[in-house]
Amino acid sequence: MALDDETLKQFLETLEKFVAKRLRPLESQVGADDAIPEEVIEEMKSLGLFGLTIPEEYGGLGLNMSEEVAVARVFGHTSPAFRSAFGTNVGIGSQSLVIDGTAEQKQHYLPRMSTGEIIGSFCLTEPDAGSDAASLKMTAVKDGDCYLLNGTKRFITNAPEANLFTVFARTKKEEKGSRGVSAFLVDADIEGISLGQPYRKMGQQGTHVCDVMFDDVRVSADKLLGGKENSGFRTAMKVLDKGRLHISALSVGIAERLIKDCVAYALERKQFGQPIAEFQLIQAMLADSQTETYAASCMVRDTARRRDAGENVAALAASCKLFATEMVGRVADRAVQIFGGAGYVEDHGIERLYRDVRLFRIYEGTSQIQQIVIARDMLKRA
Ligand code: COS
Repeated sequence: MALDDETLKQFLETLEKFVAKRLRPLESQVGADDAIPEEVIEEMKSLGLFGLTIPEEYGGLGLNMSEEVAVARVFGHTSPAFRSAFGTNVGIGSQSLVIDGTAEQKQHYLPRMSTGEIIGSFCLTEPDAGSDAASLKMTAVKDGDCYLLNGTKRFITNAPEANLFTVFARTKKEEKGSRGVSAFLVDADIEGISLGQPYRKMGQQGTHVCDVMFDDVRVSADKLLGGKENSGFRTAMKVLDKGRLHISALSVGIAERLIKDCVAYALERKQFGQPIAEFQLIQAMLADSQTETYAASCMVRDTARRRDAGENVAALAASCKLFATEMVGRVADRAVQIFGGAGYVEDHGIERLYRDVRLFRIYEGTSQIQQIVIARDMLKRA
């Protein structure tokens, strides 16, 4: 444990209060403006949120996986756009560096990522390489003591805000699969990088996603992650294992939030002369949501604990993501049903969360990719 039990408890209580009192009242404004107020971002920085998982020696809090999922769950109690503001620094935007970077690379970037001065972003997906990430086409060609990067990355979360891209590109042209892929640390202000227009999305307003184009971008050889060519794909997979667990914890948090809202509404809303909470068909929906949330919560905590103990949890993290993200989709759907018309209109924020959670079954690996990871592991063990 990076934090002792009492410190962790106090930290989580502080975050619960921040989420309840500061963030929840802003949810509909953030949804309408598609932006998180700058002063909220500053408060997040002071709370240390941008450096949650960055080792203490680089100025972060150095949370282990069990602690990280506890924090992610708390941030599930509000619109996921808030978590996303610091989410790439905690997950996919920093962890390649934390896991496989050289000491110099870590020293150069991580202290400023911890404070939120540098926003990190993860550039894996391409127009023709989504689920089949190993088929990526972006090239990195050695040119003296530099690499020339060319290609397009698609749907890159936080790219409009990013100062640092972890870019996955092919260094071995003749190798079509995962073995020819390397990772590079690319400063966002280098010549030759341009951004597409932010996409208009189904949900998670306040989080911005766009394409990133690299046109003869020259990066020095010391920006090759870990100083090693052709090991970038494995780095990406290790980062995603961790990210999948984080998204699972977030899904648990959102399910808890939705259940709380549903119980409060069902107790207050009267039909046929009594609160709808007294009808067994409503109770059945509440009970199903509660049961599934509890199951996902147990899975997430168990897998996080195993990862902290040094186990390879790739298939377990995939199981968590598959179950927890599908689960929160069902919980959100039942929430709309329990609220009825009031869930379909925007007043209670239920329809917004319903749209927000849809992404969890897609990014950091679709549910179908998680099934493949789980089944391959089963077959390998057999
Ligand atoms: N940890 C470490 N290494 C891993 C790994 C993991 N979790 N998963 C795979 N690898 C390694 C394999 O061991 C293999 O190494 P060798 O070449 O040394 O044998 C290499 O990576 C290739 O693995 P694999 O053969 O399984 O690759 P596939 O092309 O079959 O792809 C899937 C595997 C489909 C699982 C992968 O492409 C994937 O996760 N796709 C989804 C991508 C994604 O989540 N995108 C979201 C974008 S980021 S928001």
